[in-house]
This record gives sequence, C-alpha cells and structure tokens, in this order.
Amino acid sequence: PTLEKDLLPLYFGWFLAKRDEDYLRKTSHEFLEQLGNLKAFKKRLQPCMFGSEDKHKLDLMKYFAKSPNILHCTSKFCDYGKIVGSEEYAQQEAVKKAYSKGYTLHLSALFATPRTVGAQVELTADQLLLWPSDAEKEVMPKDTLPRGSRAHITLGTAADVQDVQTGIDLLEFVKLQQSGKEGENLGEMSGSVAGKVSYYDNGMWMLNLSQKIEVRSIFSGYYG
Ligand code: 2AM
Repeated sequence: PTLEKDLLPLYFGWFLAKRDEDYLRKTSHEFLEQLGNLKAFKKRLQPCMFGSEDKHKLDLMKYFAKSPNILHCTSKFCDYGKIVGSEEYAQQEAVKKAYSKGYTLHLSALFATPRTVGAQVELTADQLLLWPSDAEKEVMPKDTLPRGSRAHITLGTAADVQDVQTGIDLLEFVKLQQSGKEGENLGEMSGSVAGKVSYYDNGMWMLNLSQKIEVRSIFSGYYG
C-alpha cells in the first residue's frame, strides 16, 4: 500500500476561513429567522412540519439542532478510503495541486427543507476540476444534472438527519428547476439575506440571493 492510501481523509473539500464561517453562521440564523416570520411560510406549514406542533413556538434555529463543527463544501467523501474511487480521486494531479490552496466560494442561494438547511455553491471552472464526475449521478442516477449542481455547504440538519442529506435536498430543487418548475415566488428577504423567496412544495424553500455571498476557503482533507 502506498502512503497516500493510508492517509485518505474522511472527505476532501473547501473549508471556510474562520471569519467567513462566523459570518455565514450569522447569515444562516438571519435566513431562518426571516423565513420563520414569513406569513407565507406559516401559512404553508403542514402539521408537524419543521417542528410546528405549536405554531406560536415555531423555532427553526432549534429545529435544525445540528450544525457541522467546521463549515465546508465537500468535494469527495472518502470515508478514509472505504468509498470506491477515493484513491483515484486523491491521486489526481488537480487534487494534489489544489491541496491547501485558497479558494473563494460563491453562494447563490440558501435553502431550507424539513430535513436540512444549506447554501448552494456555484463552483468556478477551477473548482469544477476538483468535482467528482459522478457526484450528481450518485444521488440521481436517472437524471442528467449539471456538473457541480450538488455543491453546497450544510448549515444545519434536523435532529435525526445526516449531513449527506443536504446535497440530496439541493439536487431535488435543481431537478425541479431543470424541469421548468421555478417555484412559487412568495416574497422577499432583506438585509444580509436580501433576495427572492421561492416555495417548491413539501416544505422546500429557497432564497435566491440578490447578491452572491463570497466566502474564503482552503481546499484540504478532513481526517478527524
Ligand atoms: P455534507 O457535505 O452535506 O455536509 C462528513 O460526513 C462530511 O461528508 C459531511 O460534510 C457530509 O455531508 C459528507 N458526506 C457524508 N456522507 C456522504 C456521502 N455518502 N456522499 C457525499 N458526501 C457525504
């Protein structure tokens, strides 16, 4: 076995710089607060959706009980090498070259579903070089979705939900958009989360930011 084989991480990805991570956590809270206060949101709550047993006590921040320790955009989940293709991914010239380099991530939307809250990441051509070609097919084998459309930052998950769900939820939005369903425009948010709010049924909400959020990051591996 090569040295690299022994050192495959849990996952590769872009890790947010501390200041930008703090900013994005605040922005995420602002998003959930404004979403929870939106009349259209309350009106469309299904029984028990988003912990809404008691509408007057609806607290989205509490509902999304878990948040990653380090905010990041996963490029390749390796599970320390147990995942097929991890070794090949790690050995790519582009990956080796990018390791420990700085990147600016562009966030175009924030979204919340009854399972997850996350940010949509628009990868640049440079960043797409580090994106596995099968990332979208893995989740939606029957669909042809644009490369990189699964790219996201998990901001929070409901109590019994795994992080991996955030990218699956994002692809659900993308799939609906691809099929021409733009979602129902149900209002605007202001301040640091200025943008249009769209509703896609089944408790799927997306905020298209009028100004993309840019966060600085380092491409690296997580070995914890
Ligand atoms: P995330 O990228 O949506 O946050 C450690 O678990 C990290 O790897 C998390 O960031 C998690 O989701 C991501 N992850 C876990 N399982 C995964 C999988 N099967 N495919 C892709 N990413 C996964």
